[in-house]
Order: sequence, then C-alpha cells, then structure tokens
Amino acid sequence: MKNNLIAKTERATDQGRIAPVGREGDFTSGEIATGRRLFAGPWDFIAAAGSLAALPAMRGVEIAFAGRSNVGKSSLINALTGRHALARISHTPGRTQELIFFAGGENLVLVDMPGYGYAAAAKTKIKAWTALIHAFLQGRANLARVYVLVDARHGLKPNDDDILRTLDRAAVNYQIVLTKADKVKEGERAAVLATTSAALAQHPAAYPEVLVTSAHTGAGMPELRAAIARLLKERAVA
Ligand SMILES: Nc1nc2c(ncn2[C@@H]2O[C@H](COP(=O)(O)OP(=O)(O)OP(=O)(O)O)[C@@H](O)[C@H]2O)c(=O)[nH]1
Ligand SMILES: [Mg+2]
Repeated sequence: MKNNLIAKTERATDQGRIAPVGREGDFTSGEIATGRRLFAGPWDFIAAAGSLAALPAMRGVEIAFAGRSNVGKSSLINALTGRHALARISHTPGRTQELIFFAGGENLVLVDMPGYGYAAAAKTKIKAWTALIHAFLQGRANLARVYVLVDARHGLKPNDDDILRTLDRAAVNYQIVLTKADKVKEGERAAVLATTSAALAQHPAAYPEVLVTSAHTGAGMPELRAAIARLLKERAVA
C-alpha cells in the first residue's frame, strides 16, 4: 500500500499512545536515503507566475504545496530542500503572491503557492489569487500530487474544503500535511489528526493518511522526502 506511514500513527493514537511525529513508519531505510539524496542536490528558482498566461512550460513532475495563508508552505519547501531562503517566508500572511516554481534533480519541480484566506488583502487580489490557485490545480497535466497544508493547531477550515473539492473534481491526488506540530501539545495534535482524518472520508482524491510535520524541528521531513521519491519512481515506471 502506498504511503501508509501515518496509518500506523493513527493506530497508535487509537490505542491511546501518542505516536511521535516524523516516525519512519513504512519507509525502508533505503527509501529514506533515496529521499534525502533527491533533495540534497541543487535547487533553482525557475519561474514566478501571477496568472495562467505566465505559467512556465510544463516540465518534469510537479508537486504543489497549497494551503491557507501563513500555514507554512514556503517554510516546508525550505525544510524539505534544506535551504533557509529558497522560498520566501514572512511573519505576516500573504508573503507568497505568485506561483513559484523550483527545479531540483530528477525532473522534480516544487510549486510554492499563494495562500488562500488572507483576509487583509484587497478583495480584487484575493479573487485573482483564488481563481489562479483553483485553475492551476485543475488544469496542470504534470501536477503529480498536491500537499494541502493545514495548521496542526486549527485543523481544516471552510476555505480548505473549497480546495479539497476542487482537487476531488479534478481527480488530482492529494495529501493533507499538518504543519507547525512543534506548536501543539501531543493531545491537541492527536485530536486534530483524528478530526482531519475523519473529514477525509468525504474526499475521494485524498490519501486517507495525514502527515504530521514541523519545518522548525524537521519532524516528518525524511518521510515526506521519501514519499516524493517513491512517487517519482512510480511515475518513471508508469
Ligand atoms: N513554530 C513553527 N512556525 C512555523 C513553522 N512553519 C512555518 N512557521 C512560521 O509561520 C509563518 C509563515 O510561514 P510561511 O512559510 O511564510 O507560510 P506560507 O504558508 O508560505 O504563507 P503565505 O505565503 O503568506 O501564504 C512564519 O513566521 C514561519 O516562521 C513550523 O513548523 N513551526
Ligand atoms: Mg509562502
């Protein structure tokens, strides 16, 4: 079974034991090492697109990181690639205002997306960003997976549901990643993990398992790298 790392975490939680974040679960040490190598090479900025017309030509396998404003998308990309400032982060929401494309080894392209739900931005901007996000997620043929990031303190919000529905409709496979796990106590994290996992039953294109990560501590990064390496391998064979 693909990528059932967190199924184990959930089982452990069901049994009343709180599993540590970032456990290596179902990945072999070889897969973890392959994931590490995949992300250890050079990463380059290739394009920033504020509209569909500005999108770069499709190349390689794209993996996008979507989520509410300030959830930690850019930070996760930096943590995955081991760079401090590949993607720009900020203490104020609304930092990433375009789709930003980064190319790494083995044809892998990471896409940092603008956040949705940023209430302080001008209405016209919010509308344009939201339209761009939805259009990109529905219409990009080489988009292999979307990681939808959700704050481990807050769980899914109504505007996350809009994105999940778009992905379901477009049949783009996606997985929920809880972020900022370092900011919540184990009990809270388990509760959010349980409600988030339960909500996914309504979403056919979602992986049933939820990943738990922290860009600050690095928890979950080896597994996320291994999962992406596994996806690339599957694509290469297909
Ligand atoms: N404690 C903690 N803070 C985090 C973590 N990840 C991100 N942050 C903080 O959250 C804030 C927002 O992070 P970004 O990575 O810019 O979030 P984003 O989702 O890219 O935001 P937008 O581009 O505005 O949509 C920054 O202050 C980060 O330092 C984490 O794992 N733990
Ligand atoms: Mg950002």
